[in-house]
This record gives sequence, C-alpha cells and structure tokens, in this order.
Amino acid sequence: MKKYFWPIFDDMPSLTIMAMEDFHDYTMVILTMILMFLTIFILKVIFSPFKNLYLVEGQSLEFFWTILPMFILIFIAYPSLFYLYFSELSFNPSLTLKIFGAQWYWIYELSDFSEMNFNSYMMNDDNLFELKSKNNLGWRLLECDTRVTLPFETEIRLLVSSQDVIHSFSIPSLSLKVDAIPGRLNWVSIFVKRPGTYYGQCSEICGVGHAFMPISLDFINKKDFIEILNKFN
Ligand SMILES: [Cu+2]
Repeated sequence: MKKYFWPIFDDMPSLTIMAMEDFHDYTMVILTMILMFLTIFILKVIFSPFKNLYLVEGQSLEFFWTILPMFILIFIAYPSLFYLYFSELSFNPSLTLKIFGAQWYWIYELSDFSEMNFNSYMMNDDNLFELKSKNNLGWRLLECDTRVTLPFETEIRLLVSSQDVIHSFSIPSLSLKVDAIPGRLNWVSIFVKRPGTYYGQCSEICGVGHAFMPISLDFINKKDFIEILNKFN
C-alpha cells in the first residue's frame, strides 16, 4: 500500500487537498502576473531617460494603484473562503470516527457499529526494527502500534476532542488539521480517494510527549472493511 506523509502534487488523495491544490495554482497565476508586471514596470522606470512630471501627487494614478490591488485581493479572498468552507461541508457521512487526544496518545472510537474503541500509541523502536527487518516498512516516530482502518471513497465524519490539554489532529497529505480541545467537539468530514496509509502527527505543543503521538490511518476498500467489522462483531 502506498504511504502518504507530505502532500504529493501529482497524486491527490482527497477532495479537500484537490481543492487546495486548485487554489494554490490559481493564486500562483495571479502572483506570477503581479511579479511580471512589477518587474517590467520597475525596469522601465529605472532605464528610461525621461522622468514623469506627474508621477508624484498624481491623483488618478494613486486612485488606480489603490483600487486595483483591492480587486486582486477580492479575487483571491473569495475562492480562499469558498475552499475553507468547502472543507467543512458535510453532505452525507456514512461513518463517524471519534478521536480524542490524550497525553500522549490518541483514542479512537468507531461507535457506528458495536463499541469499537482503542488507544493508538507510537510503536517502540524494537517493534519498528522487527517490522523493518521483515518488509522494509515502518517510519520512526510515525508508526503506531494500532492503526485505524477506514474505507476509502466513503465520506467519513471526524469528531475531534481532547481529554486533557489541547492537541491537534493533523494529516498533511489530506490537508487535514483539527484542534482537539478539551470540552469542545470539533468536526470535519473527509473523503479519501485512494487506498494507502496516511501519516500525521500531533500539531499543537502538548507536553514532553508531543513528538511521540503519531497518527496513522489505513484506507482500504469497503469490502475488506466490512469483513474486518464482521470479525469484531
Ligand atoms: Cu501535541
């Protein structure tokens, strides 16, 4: 199975990250146009033998160069807000995963089916070495002793909270980052398009074990997922 850690721009695994990449490309086009315009403009001013008499205190020119950036900013802000709220949209989630941050591990609950809950700790170095010697897999500080298994091409609702201090549930390759705040339930929905293992880490300084509470989610096809569920029930 493919392993995802950083976003890979030629292989977008989720709807949110596809939208983010679209927005990135769109903003880069605007940025390149501004850079080209300014470079040409500045070079012209530097190398021109003439000076514009009305450049200073030119009211209409100042009006123009104040209004134009404003419109450019609106053209960037609108899609930015659109994609921000798009990532929080939930259409019809078929599965809920509850996630609790704890010092320093993650607690997962899949309570749509029978009570399935478990803790996920970082894999210790001995087990990691064993895993590595077998099939050359396993990343230090990223591998968990228990992975969460979920189906891909399914809308999944994540409910995130914390048991003690503020943590942050983050998976960069899915452009996912939700704060886990005690006494508050944050939620986000994800739609993963490709099977694979997705890695993340806690992204809010939460104490000495902060670097040692990784996240790993396995996305497999629905048939295999249902088979696993049947084994537990
Ligand atoms: Cu942390």
